[in-house]
Amino acid sequence: MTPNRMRRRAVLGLPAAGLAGATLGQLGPLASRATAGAPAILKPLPAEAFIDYGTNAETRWESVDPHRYLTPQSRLFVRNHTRTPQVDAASYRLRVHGDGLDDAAGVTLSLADLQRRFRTVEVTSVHECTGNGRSFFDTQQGTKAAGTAWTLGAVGTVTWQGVRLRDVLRWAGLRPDAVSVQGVGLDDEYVDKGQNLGHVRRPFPIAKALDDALLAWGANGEPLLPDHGFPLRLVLPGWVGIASIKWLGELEVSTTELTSPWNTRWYNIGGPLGANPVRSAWELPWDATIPAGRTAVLTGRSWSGAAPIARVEVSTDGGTTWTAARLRPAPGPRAEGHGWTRWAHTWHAPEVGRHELLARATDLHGRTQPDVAAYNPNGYFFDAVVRHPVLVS
Ligand SMILES: Nc1nc2c(c(=O)[nH]1)N[C@H]1C(S)=C(S)[C@@H](COP(=O)(O)O)O[C@H]1N2
Ligand SMILES: [Mo]
Repeated sequence: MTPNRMRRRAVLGLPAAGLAGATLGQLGPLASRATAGAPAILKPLPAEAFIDYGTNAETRWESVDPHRYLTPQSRLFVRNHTRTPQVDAASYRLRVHGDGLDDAAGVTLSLADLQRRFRTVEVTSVHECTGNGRSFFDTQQGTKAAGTAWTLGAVGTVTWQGVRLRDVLRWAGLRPDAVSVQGVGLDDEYVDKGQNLGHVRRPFPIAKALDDALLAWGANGEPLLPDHGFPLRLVLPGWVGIASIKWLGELEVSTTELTSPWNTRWYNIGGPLGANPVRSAWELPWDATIPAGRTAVLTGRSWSGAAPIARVEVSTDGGTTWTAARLRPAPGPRAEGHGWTRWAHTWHAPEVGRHELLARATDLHGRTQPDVAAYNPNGYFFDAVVRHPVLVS
């Protein structure tokens, strides 16, 4: 029996005999398998808000509302390895198993079990793809990297509703010698250059599981949209987006280090990637036109996967002179841990012509944005100060 068939049986909670003669495809939690030609992303992707890459979609920074701290799900970037599955919440089950539990066979939980049995928490965190900014390896540094050519819009900030992973793991009988936890998605198996690598999955250290990892069913007070992991996803605040497995079908808890292609072949630069670096973006279109002869109030945001933002410096003359941007306080203590920071800069009497706007943030751990990002073939962690072109006319 393939792991896939085993998993389907487990989520259904049916004994092996219950499947005899049944068609698996009609029974699983995937209410409707994607048919050929079905879109990879199900939510609308209005052109003014998104750059559509097919299986991925990037938020346009000029569409971000400066008055709104959180990113609505309808405006949040999407990164799918295959396509968004439609999972039936009523028959959905999360299976937690592995030799890191007292009983390796583990437990099976419905969404209602999770919601009733454990304390609900809310956590605000930046949600960002590891490859955010990748296109600038090419356009700003002249060293093109493989992968989706994101500009800076593979990021958002969300208040998640869910339960602490640690509460669920302890309830499930977590052993003290467990070291690794791996989430497995219910989306289609991922085929890379003809090789089937199985379901999207990525292990992470038990320390993160016991710290702030979440099992989330809500975003900004609403159920997750199908594209963002309905009915349940992992959220590892501050960490690379791939760590937050969507459509979570399975959690394996292990007393030995787990690996998957998503922490060895990808999302790895001399070691599996964890916390995201520091980045900044202006809430402007690329090549924005700014009216001459007026004072312009420019806004943007900065964020870090490791700590809150301490300061942001901006330059409107291509990096010759720098001034401190005005930071706006986060809207309440909830956002202070892993949320982003909004800022503004007043540009007095900009001169007619082409200019480059730069923003450089530093977080409370002293991590700052370099002038040049370290090249790596998959184009992860572009954290250099981006040179944003504008025309004053
Ligand atoms: N099951 C599953 N989980 C996944 C992915 C995926 O393709 N399948 N993509 C990952 C990546 S690379 C990122 S950046 C985030 C994107 O989450 P979003 O689409 O909700 O913004 O989900 C992660 N979790
Ligand atoms: Mo990602």
